[in-house]
Amino acid sequence: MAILKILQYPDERLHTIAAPVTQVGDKTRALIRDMAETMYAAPGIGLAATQVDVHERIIVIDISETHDQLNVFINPEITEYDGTIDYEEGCLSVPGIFGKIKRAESITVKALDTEGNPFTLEATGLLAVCIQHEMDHLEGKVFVEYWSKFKQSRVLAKLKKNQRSAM
Ligand code: GNR
Ligand code: NI
Repeated sequence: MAILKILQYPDERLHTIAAPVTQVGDKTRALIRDMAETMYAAPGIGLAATQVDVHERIIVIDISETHDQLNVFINPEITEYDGTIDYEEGCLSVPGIFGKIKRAESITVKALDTEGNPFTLEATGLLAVCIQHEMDHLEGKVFVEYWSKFKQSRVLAKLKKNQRSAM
């Protein structure tokens, strides 16, 4: 197992569109274990492969406080959206920045599990928000990019300032 390096916004590699996984095998399962370890260590409630510079459609999520309810989604697709929720989001690739994003409140998601078997899940609230946040990463989108260019420039300034004080 290994803890992977998480790309930091505004790294251009975060804008890569991830490719579908064509075969779920031991290599994919090893990556998923490393992604889960990286997410738990951060700590975060979700991680997309994009964030560790692997551009394949793989997401791990665990919103439990006990860190024992790992959800893995390979090649996820949202088939239904319902309602709206305005949730305060954060991102491991944009440390120290939090802000509200409008998402669907409930979704139905289809994906493959770690054995390559398809499953369908209905999610609401935080889990639904997190799935949508992670699927954006697979499309090369970071949550702050929903905001105005003006607000994004303030995010960049704050990240630079925080970086300086961390040195
Ligand atoms: O750890 C995370 N917390 C979080 C909080 C609200 C909405 C989304 C998230 S996902 C984030 C981890 C991350 O950056 N995943 O890409
Ligand atoms: Ni994120």
